[in-house]
This record gives sequence, C-alpha cells and structure tokens, in this order.
Amino acid sequence: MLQSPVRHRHFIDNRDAAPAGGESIEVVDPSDGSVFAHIARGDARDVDVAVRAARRAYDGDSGETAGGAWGRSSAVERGRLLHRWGELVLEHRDELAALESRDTGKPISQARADATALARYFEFYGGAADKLHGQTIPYQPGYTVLTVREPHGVTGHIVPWNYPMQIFGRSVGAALAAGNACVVKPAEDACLSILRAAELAAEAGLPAGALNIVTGLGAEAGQALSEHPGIDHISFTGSTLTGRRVAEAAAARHCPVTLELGGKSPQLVFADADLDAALPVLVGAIVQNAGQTCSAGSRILVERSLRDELLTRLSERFAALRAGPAQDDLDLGPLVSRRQHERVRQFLAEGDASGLRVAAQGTVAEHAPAGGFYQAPVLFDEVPASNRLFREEVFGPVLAVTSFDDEKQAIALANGTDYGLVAGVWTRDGARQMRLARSLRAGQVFVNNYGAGGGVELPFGGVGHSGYGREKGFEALYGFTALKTIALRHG
Ligand code: TXE
Repeated sequence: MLQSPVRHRHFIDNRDAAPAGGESIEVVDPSDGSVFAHIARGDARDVDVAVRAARRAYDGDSGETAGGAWGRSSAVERGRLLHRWGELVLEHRDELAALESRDTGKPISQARADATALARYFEFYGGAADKLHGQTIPYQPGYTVLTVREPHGVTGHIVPWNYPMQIFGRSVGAALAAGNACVVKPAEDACLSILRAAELAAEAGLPAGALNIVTGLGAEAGQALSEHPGIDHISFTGSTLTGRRVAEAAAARHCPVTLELGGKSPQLVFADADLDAALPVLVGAIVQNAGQTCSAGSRILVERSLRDELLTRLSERFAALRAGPAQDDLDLGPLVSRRQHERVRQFLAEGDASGLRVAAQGTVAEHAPAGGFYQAPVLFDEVPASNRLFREEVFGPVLAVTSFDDEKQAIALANGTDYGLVAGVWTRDGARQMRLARSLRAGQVFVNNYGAGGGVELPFGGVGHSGYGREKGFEALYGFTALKTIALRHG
C-alpha cells in the first residue's frame, strides 16, 4: 500500500506549529523525482510568531532585556545543554543521515559524516560557551576598563540546502553558545534533518523559544525574516544575489549580517608538488556533495610543465567516477533539485558552445531512475580566464583546469575572480608555500591539503563576493556577540 507523504510543520516554542496560511510545499526525492513529504509554507505571519517566541525566551514576558529563561541562562548551562544535544545527535545519527540523504540526494556515507559534524559543532561550541570572555584595558590612572561580550538577542539564520545539518549546526551552535535565541529559515529544498534536530534540542532541555524553525520559500519566509524588526543579527549562507538582498533588508534597520556566499576556489599545483598525495584531494574537493559545496575546489591551476601528467591522471580518475541514487553510496548522488540540475546543465552547454574541450567525464549508473537529477562529473581542459566556467560558481561536479607559467601568473589567475573563499596550494617549496598563503585572496588557504567543508574548529568565510564575517571556530562566537566597553572611574 502506498503511504501518503508525511506533512511537516514549523517548530516554534518547542512544539510543531501549523502555518498561518495553511499551505505546504512538496518535498522531492532527488534520486527519483518523487514527492515523499510536505513542509509548511511559512510566511511573514509565521516568522512573526517565531520571533516573538524567541523574544520571550530571551527577554521574558515583562520584556526586560535578557530577562527570559534563555536570556538568564549561564554559560555553563548553555555549554552542558549543547553537549547533551550533541550526544542525542550522535545517538540519532543514522536517522538524521537517512533524512538528509533522501532530502538532498547526498550519498548516505556523506550524510552520515554531516550528522557527525553536526554533533561536533555542539561539542565544540558547548565547550567554548564558558570561555567567551572579554579583556581589561589599561587606560588612565584611576580607571578600570573592561570589555564584555553580550549576545545580540534574537538571531536569524537563513540556511541553504547543500549542507543543511552542517550549516545549521555551525550557525545556531555558536549563536546559542553565545546566549542568543534563534529563528531559523532552512532552504525549501532541504528542511527535514533540521526539523528533527530541533526536536532533539528540546529533548536535550533547550527552553521553549530558544530555537525556532520556520520553513518556507526564500522570497516569503526568508525575506520576512531578513526584514523583521525583532531580529538583532542575521547569518546567511547562500547565493551572492540573495545575500545582497538579505543585507539590504537588514541595512534598512542597521541589523548586523554575516554572509557566506560561496566561491570559485582555486587549487594551485606547482611542478614540484607531490602529485600522488594531491590527486585524490583534487578530485574529492569537486566531487564531494556533487560539487554543491561553497568551498568546492572548482578550478585547478597547474604549472605548465606538469600539465600533461596532471591532466592524464585526473582524466583517469574522472572517467572512473559514478553518480547514482543516494542510497547506493557511489562517488556522487544526484543534484539537489531540478532547478539546480538545469542551472548546471546550462553552464555545461555554454562551456561546449564556447569551444572548451572536455578532457574526461564520469558516468551515471545505468540503474539510476530516469526521474532523478543526475549529472556525471565533467573535467574541462585549458579554461581561459575570460570564460564563465573560470569565473562563476557552477555548484555542480564541474572542474576547470588552466595552466600557468610562473608564480606571479598563478597568483593573478587565482585572484582573478570576484570571489575569495578558499584556496589550495600544492608545492614542496617552503618559502613559496608562505608567499602564496599570504598573496592569495581568500578566507582560508590550505597548503598541501584541502578542506572543502571540513574542520569545525577552523574559522571560515570569505572576502569580495564570497561575503564577510566568519562562521565556525571560536571566531564565530565573536560574530554572535556585541562587544561592550565598560569604563569605571574609581579615582
Ligand atoms: O540560493 P539562494 P539558491 C549558490 C550556488 C547555487 C546558487 C543558487 O551557486 O547554484 O547559489 O542557489 C533563501 N530573502 N549557493 O537559489 O536563493 C532560500 O530559501 C531571504 C551557494 O538555492 O541564495 C535558502 O534558504 N532568504 C551556497 C537560502 O536563501 C532567501 C549555498 C539560499 O538560497 C531569499 C546555496 C530572500 N529573498 C547556494 N531568497 C553556499 N554559500 O554554500 C532565497 N532565500
């Protein structure tokens, strides 16, 4: 017998809540194109209910600043709670991974790794909660000056669909540890793991209203969240264009924003590189999550004398890659949605039309359902700096190789896009490693390794069109606080 698709609702005040408009959005399985669930289609009314719930948790009913159950919580309590939440996530890892994998099309082992990372964020920020302290500042005689880091209050979090658990975890983990109450708008293409993780937060003991989830479309629920006057800080991960819209809406009321907007990250491979070590990483950095990774290593810049060998060996690896249903756990799953599939295919068609040479291509498994959004990985040879595939984020398994003649040209090519998120450098020359690390325009530089998506401890964020502010690591905690300076004159 066919089961009717599950209907999910918002999660507000530690309970599920029906959308004010009574409408829902279909949830599609990218592996076969079938509808297997519905989520609530939230709008400004639901966002308002969620923001009020968060405000009550933070300020309490009387409206006294930080007078609510969450606003008064101690850093130690928040830390313990995040730890408990992390333990529950690990206990439910398989369940969360199964949800994420079905919702996004991610191969099941990658979804399991994401669930583990979700728990890691809560462990990391649970441990950091009571270590977020200010400073004393030497000033004039007769004064004691100190700084304290205070939560913003109610923070808004707009999460994309590529790593729902990880991006939710890094954002609310840090915000809650710092003492904020949160309202989250997950992407319409991938909400299910986040809704389940929020239930686990309630089970861990998070007070009602400290974490609220409103699902819905970006232009409706997302826009309403970025415009809501009760939001004191917004953290956004997504496209450059939407990020700008969110920042503009927030600027109208001077609300601080953190933007993580993706990239066109280069990996620079010099002739003296350890190619055996580099190759699996170069491939993994674009194949992971079918290339739908903000920090995907989507460009390889190679020293000309190494180019033929690199291209031959990369081509062998690309030809062996297979895409297939998420449950089969092949190298790649399908892309997240029909829309994303079309976007990537458009880039590929333009690449062909502009005369680019495809050096190698992977395959889609024969048994992959026809309704799924599969894209075999593609390796393009000698992509000129003027080409869109060199400059723009594809967000699919598409890798562009370009040769350089010397270090200066390598740096110019690496820095030759509007983005600046991550860069990788492969060379055995120690001085060059440091020169490059300092010259590359990026928020993270990896030398003889590459960390697409990894490392909860490592501050992450970009420059230029990749955004501003830092997520992850201890640094993110600062972003979720406002620094107050207290100058005490005591004579
Ligand atoms: O992004 P959007 P899309 C890039 C990637 C991809 C492209 C388009 O290149 O191909 O963006 O993806 C919410 N006000 N990245 O269209 O629109 C939306 O509901 C407020 C890189 O999916 O930016 C979702 O929750 N919110 C990236 C989130 O914004 C709005 C991850 C992201 O959607 C909104 C994803 C609005 N007006 C895509 N409109 C990364 N940095 O990792 C949409 N949203």
